[in-house]
Amino acid sequence: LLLLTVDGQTLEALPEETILACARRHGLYIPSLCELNDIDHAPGTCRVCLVEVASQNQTDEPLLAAACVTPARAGMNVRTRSRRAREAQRLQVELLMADHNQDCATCVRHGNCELQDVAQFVGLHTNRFYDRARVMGRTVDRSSPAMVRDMTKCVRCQRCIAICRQGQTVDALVVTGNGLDTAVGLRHGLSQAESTCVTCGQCLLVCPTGALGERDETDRVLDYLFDPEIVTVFQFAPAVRVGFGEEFGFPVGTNVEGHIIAALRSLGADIVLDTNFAADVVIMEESAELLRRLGDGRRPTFTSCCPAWINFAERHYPDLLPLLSSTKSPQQCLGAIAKTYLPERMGIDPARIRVISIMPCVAKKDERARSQLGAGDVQEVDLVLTTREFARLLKRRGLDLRSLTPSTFDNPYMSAYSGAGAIFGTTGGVMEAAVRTMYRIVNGHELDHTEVAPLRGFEGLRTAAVEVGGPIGRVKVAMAHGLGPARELCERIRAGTADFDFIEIMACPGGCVDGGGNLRSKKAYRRNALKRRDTLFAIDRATPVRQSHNNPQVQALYRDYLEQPFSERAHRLLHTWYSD
Ligand code: HC1
Ligand code: SF4
Repeated sequence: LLLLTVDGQTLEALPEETILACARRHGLYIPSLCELNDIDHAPGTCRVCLVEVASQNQTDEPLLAAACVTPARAGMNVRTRSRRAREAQRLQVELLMADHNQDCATCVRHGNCELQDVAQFVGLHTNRFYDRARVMGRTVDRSSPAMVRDMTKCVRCQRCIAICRQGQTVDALVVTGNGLDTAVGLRHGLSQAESTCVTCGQCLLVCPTGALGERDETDRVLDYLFDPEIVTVFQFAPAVRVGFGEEFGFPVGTNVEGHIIAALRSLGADIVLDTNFAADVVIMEESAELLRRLGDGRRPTFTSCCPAWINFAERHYPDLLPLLSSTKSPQQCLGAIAKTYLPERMGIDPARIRVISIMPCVAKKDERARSQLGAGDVQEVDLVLTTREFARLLKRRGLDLRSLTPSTFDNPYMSAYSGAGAIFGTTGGVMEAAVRTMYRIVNGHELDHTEVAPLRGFEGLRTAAVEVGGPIGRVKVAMAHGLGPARELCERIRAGTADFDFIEIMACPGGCVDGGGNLRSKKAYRRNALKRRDTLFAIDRATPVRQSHNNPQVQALYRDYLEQPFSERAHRLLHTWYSD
C-alpha cells in the first residue's frame, strides 16, 4: 500500500499518481490553473499548487513542491494549508495577476473564471506587481468570425495547446517567446483566421480565464429583438436542449426543449423553429445523394453537417473535398427555407426576416459567414449564438430558465421533427438517421428495428456494415468523433487502405452534445456527453415519428414547394460546394 499523509489525513495513492491527483481523488482541493482532469497535459506551468513536503528525516526544512508534478510517495507528509504553503500559493497567484488584464468586472468570464476562484481561495488582496504596459501590449486577435483570442487574459497554462495538439491533432497553437515574454500564439505567427485552426472550440472549453472565447453576438440579437421592422426567426440545435439546462441548475442531460421555447418567447422572438426539422430535410437530400453516388460507383461520401470538420477538410485534406456530401448542414438548410418557403407560406416579406441560431458550436459562426451560403448581403443565417451566449442573453434579460413554464412549438411549417432528426446531436446519429431513410427508399418499407445498434457506441472511430437491401446491398460505414480519429480515417482514405461507402465525421469528441460552444466545466474537459446522448436517444424513442421521411411537415415541404430531393429548387436552396 502506498500511504501518505496530506493535511493530517492518511491517503492511499495509486502507482504513478501525483500528490495533486491523489488529493483530488480523495476530495481534497489544492488550487491549480493548469491541471485539468482528462486532458493529456503535462502541467507544472502555473505553479499555483505549491505545497509543503516534509523531508524524510524530519530535521531539514520542508520543501515547497508543485503538487501536480510531484509523485506521491509512501510515508510522505504533505501540508497544503500551512502558512508557508498558503503564502507561496498566494504569491504565485499575485505574480499571475501582475501579467493579467485587470478588467475583471467587464470580462465575459466574470463570476465564472478559474483565476478569480483561485484568487479568492488563496485570499489575494493585493496586486503589487501589475505591469499595465506589458499586459496591454499583448495580442488581441479578432480576425476570426467565430473566436476571439485575448492574450491580455492568458495565464499560459497551456491547456489549449494540449487539447489542440494531442486531442484534436490540429496543432495550431504553440508557446512563443520566453521568460517574461512567454505567450501562446498561432504557429508561424499567423492570425487565427490565417492559421490552420478549424474553430472547433475545444480550446475554449478548457481555457480557465477569459483569454479564449467566442465572438459575442448577444448585443446584435438584442438589436434585432427590439427592431419592430425585423421578424426574428430562432432555431436551436438538436444538442442544445440536452445541454443548456445545466447552466440553470437542471440535472445533467435534462431535456429543456420546452423551457427554451418559453425563454425565446419571453425574449420576444417572433417565430421559433427547430433545427431538428431541418435535420430531417438534410436526411431527405443526403440519403438520395448517397444512393445516387453509390449507383455511380463514387465512394466514400463524407457527411458535411459539421462545420469544423469542413474547415479541417479544407485546410488539412483539400484533396478529399470532392468526397464531401453537397447537402448543406441543417443550420443552413433551415436558414435557406426560412427565407423562402416560410415567408411565402406566412405572407411575410422575406427582407424583414433575420435567422438566429443557437448552437452548441463555435464553428457554426464561421459557417454562417461563408460566402457560398448566401447571396449578396443576405446570408441564410444572420447570427449564431453559442449555448454559452444564449445563457448570457437570458441573464441579460433577467430570465431564469427554472421559473419559466415549458412551452411547445407552434409553427405549422418548420418545427416538427422525427426521432431521426433528434439524434443528429450525437456521434453516429446522422448515420443512423440516413440509414433509416435509405432503407425505406430502397425497399419501400421501414426497417424492422428502427434503432440500428451497430452504429451506436462511443469509441472515437467505429465501423459497421449495414444491410440496406436492393441493388445496394451492404453499406460499409465509419463514424469518427474528435479530429484525432477523423485524421486517422482521412489518412487511410488518402492511402487507399480504407473501404467505406459512407463516413460520418463530427469534429468535437462526443459530437454536438459536447460541442465547443457548450457550457464550460471547471472540473473536467468532458464530463457530460453520455448523459446528454442518452437523453437524445430517449427523445427519439418517445417521438411518434422516427424517420425523417415520415415527418409530416417535411412531407408538406416537398409536396408544396421542393417537389423532390435534388429538384432544381432543392438543389439551389439545399446544396453547396467547398473549396481549398
Ligand atoms: Fe449539431 Fe447539426 S447536429 S452540426 O452536431 O448537423 O452544432 O446539435 O445543429 O447544422 O441538426 C451542432 C447539434 C447541429 C447542424 C443539426
Ligand atoms: Fe485548436 Fe480547435 Fe482551438 Fe482552433 S479552435 S486552436 S483547432 S482547439
